[in-house]
Order: sequence, then structure tokens, then C-alpha cells
Amino acid sequence: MQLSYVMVKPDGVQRNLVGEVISRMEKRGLKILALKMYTIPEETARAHYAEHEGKPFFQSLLDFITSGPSVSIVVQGKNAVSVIRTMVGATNPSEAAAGTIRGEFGLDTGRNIVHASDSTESANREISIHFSESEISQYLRIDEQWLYE
Ligand code: IDP
Ligand code: MG
Repeated sequence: MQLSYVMVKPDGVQRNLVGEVISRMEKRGLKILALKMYTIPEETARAHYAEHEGKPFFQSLLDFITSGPSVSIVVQGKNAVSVIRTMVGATNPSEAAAGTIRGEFGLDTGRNIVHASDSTESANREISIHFSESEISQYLRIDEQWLYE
């Protein structure tokens, strides 16, 4: 079953949207394997956003993502990566579809509430940046036979 990495960014924490984001994923049937709140150190943020190094918004993105606590989550489910990207919505919240997290709760690209992996490769890379193996729980949930054929 596919894994994804989701972060409720510092703006989502400040705006009390942690429960909202987790609740949406839980109700969808996605399984949480790991969850923690911490303030991401600069070096970790650089690694997380390495693909954006050199872009004009890179420094402000680092400043923002390290500005306060965020919530890191490992999520598992069928097609978890694309399912969660669809739930999150477009990068620019003012263009994100209604009903998506960004489309419901955001207005500005630099304050778009959540991060979600864009591929299984990114998911593996991001999970290993934010979590050690021992922090990730593998377990059976009682609703699985009612979620999956
Ligand atoms: P994504 O989060 O939808 O995958 P990316 O293009 O990977 O979007 O960009 C990573 C993050 O960098 C965005 O979520 C957003 O916070 C920030 N970002 C991207 N483009 C801009 C921009 O043009 N201005 C300011 N921030 C940006
Ligand atoms: Mg991205």
C-alpha cells in the first residue's frame, strides 16, 4: 500500500487546522503511520525543499517553514500520493478547487497550509528526512476489510 508524507505547515498549526487536515484524511480511509509536531531545523528544511533551491521564493519558503511548529505525518492508503494531492488542491490556494484543503482554507501561495508528496519517490525521500524507521508504526486497522475489496 502506498505511502505519502504530509505536513501541516506552520500557518496551518497557527490557524488551528491540524485537526481539520487529519480528520479529512482519516475520514477518507487513509491510515496514519506516524505523526509528530516539531519546528523544522534549517538544514532539514533545505533538504526537504532541495528541488526549489535557487528559486526566488526559496529563502522566504525556508524562513516560513522553520518559523514555528509544523506537523509531520506519514500516511498510507491505496494511491495515497495522488489521492492526497487531489485533496490538498493546487499550489496557489486562490486557484485551488473548492472542496480541497487549500481551496477551502487558503488564499496565498506562500501560506498554503499543507505539503503533500508529489510522487512515491518524493514520499520515500521526505519520510526519511522527517522520520526514523522506529517512529513509523505498522498495524492493522479494523475497518480495512470495509475500505478495500
Ligand atoms: P506544492 O507544495 O503544491 O508541491 P511546489 O511547486 O512544490 O508546490 O512548491 C513548494 C512550496 O513552495 C509551495 O507549497 C509554496 O509554499 C511555495 N511556493 C511555490 N511557488 C511559490 C511562489 O511562486 N511564491 C511563493 N511561494 C511559493
Ligand atoms: Mg512540491
